[in-house]
Amino acid sequence: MSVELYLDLFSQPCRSVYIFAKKNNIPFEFKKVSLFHGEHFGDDFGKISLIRKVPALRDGDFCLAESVAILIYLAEKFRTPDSWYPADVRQRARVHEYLSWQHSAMRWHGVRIFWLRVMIPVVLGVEVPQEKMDTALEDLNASLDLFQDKFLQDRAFVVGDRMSLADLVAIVEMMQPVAAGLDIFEDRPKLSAWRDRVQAAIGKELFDEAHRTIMESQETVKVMDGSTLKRFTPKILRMFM
Ligand SMILES: N[C@@H](CCC(=O)N[C@@H](CS)C(=O)NCC(=O)O)C(=O)O
Repeated sequence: MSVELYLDLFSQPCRSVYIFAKKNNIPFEFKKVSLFHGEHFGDDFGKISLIRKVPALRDGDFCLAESVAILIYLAEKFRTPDSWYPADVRQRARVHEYLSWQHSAMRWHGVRIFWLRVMIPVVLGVEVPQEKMDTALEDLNASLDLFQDKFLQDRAFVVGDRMSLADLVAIVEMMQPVAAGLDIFEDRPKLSAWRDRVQAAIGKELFDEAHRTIMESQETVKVMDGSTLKRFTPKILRMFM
């Protein structure tokens, strides 16, 4: 029985898991969990992950949540090429360093822009005060600066000349504000050259396929039935505003 991956490609961590599995020819069954229909709150998904977030994995009687844990599990179980998750202890530590940092920095700052620019005004119909938007943008820019100055420096990729899990997790998060109409790569030549290398390493076809849902999201949300999401308006506003 192949691995089951519970995914919604609206979600950045789902895209990293999806791209990683596809790129490495890992056999898996795609189990769609629609976040906007609240499927992650259903009984079936509760048996896979009590955290009730995607991505999640089931491999026989073994269930796993958290994208980073899933990526590492797949890398180790399927012995993917060393560059993704290097055996060298210092290179691996660099990958861990980025994966640890990004949760509360790049990921949070990127996703916040998406919610403030797209989901909250369009789907929930709540106006976002300009100062909230300005602060979110400042935070995102600070994370992007840190990514360039600390994690990338003058290297081609985070860990040198080969793409690793760190680059994969970084690019999917950076695409979230891009999908919200904010081109973070404009005026950042070093970052856009890195983005081009990452896209080439993944393969443009797979990259675009994985990002299609999110890149179309500004159109999708206009006709979306937001009733499920609206039930969570207070929680969403508490999180992002
Ligand atoms: N730290 C988790 C984050 C997962 C996560 O936040 N997933 C979001 C989609 S991007 C989700 O499932 N949200 C549903 C909810 O919060 O109700 C990971 O890296 O897997």
